[in-house]
Amino acid sequence: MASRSALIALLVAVSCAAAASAVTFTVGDTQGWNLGVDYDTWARGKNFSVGDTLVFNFPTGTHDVLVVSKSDYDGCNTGSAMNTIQTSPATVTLTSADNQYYICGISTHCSSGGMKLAVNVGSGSGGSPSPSTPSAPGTPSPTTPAGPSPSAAPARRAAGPALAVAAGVLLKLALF
Ligand SMILES: [Cu+2]
Repeated sequence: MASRSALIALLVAVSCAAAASAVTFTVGDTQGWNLGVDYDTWARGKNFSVGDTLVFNFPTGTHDVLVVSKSDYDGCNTGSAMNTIQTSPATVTLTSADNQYYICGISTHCSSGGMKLAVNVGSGSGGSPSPSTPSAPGTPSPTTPAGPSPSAAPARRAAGPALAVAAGVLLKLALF
C-alpha cells in the first residue's frame, strides 16, 4: 500500500531526526563525576538543549547527584535538593530551557572537591540553524489563510484577472 509505506517512511524520518537532535553528554567525559574535575571547563562551549541527557558516572556510594537551585549550587547547600540520585550512572534529561545545577551531596565534595556542575540549557530550536531544514509538510500556505476549501482560493484569485480582461474587452467594444 502506497499510503502505508509513505507513513512508515515518515516515521523513520521523524525518529532519525529525533535521534540526531538529542545528545547524551557524559559529565566529565572519561573522568566522570569525581573529585578534582573542573566542571566549568567541561561544560564550557557545549551546546545543551532541551531533550539532551546528562550521564553522571561514579562509583555508587562514593558520590551522588543532587539537583539544586542556583543559590544551593553557589553555597554547596545539600539540604534542599529538588532531586537526589544515588545510583550510578545517574541520568538526567534536560527538560527546560534554563540553567540547571548539580552538586555532589557527599561530605565536602562540592565545596572542597569541585563537584558542582552548572549547565545553560537552550531551547534547541535556535542553536544551530541548518540550511537544509525542510518546511513542515502540513504547513498551510500563507496566501490562503481563510479559504473555506482548497479549491475556492485559486478560483477567487483567478477571478480578478478574468474580470480585468472582460472589462478590457468591453472597453474596446465601446470604443470601436
Ligand atoms: Cu562526591
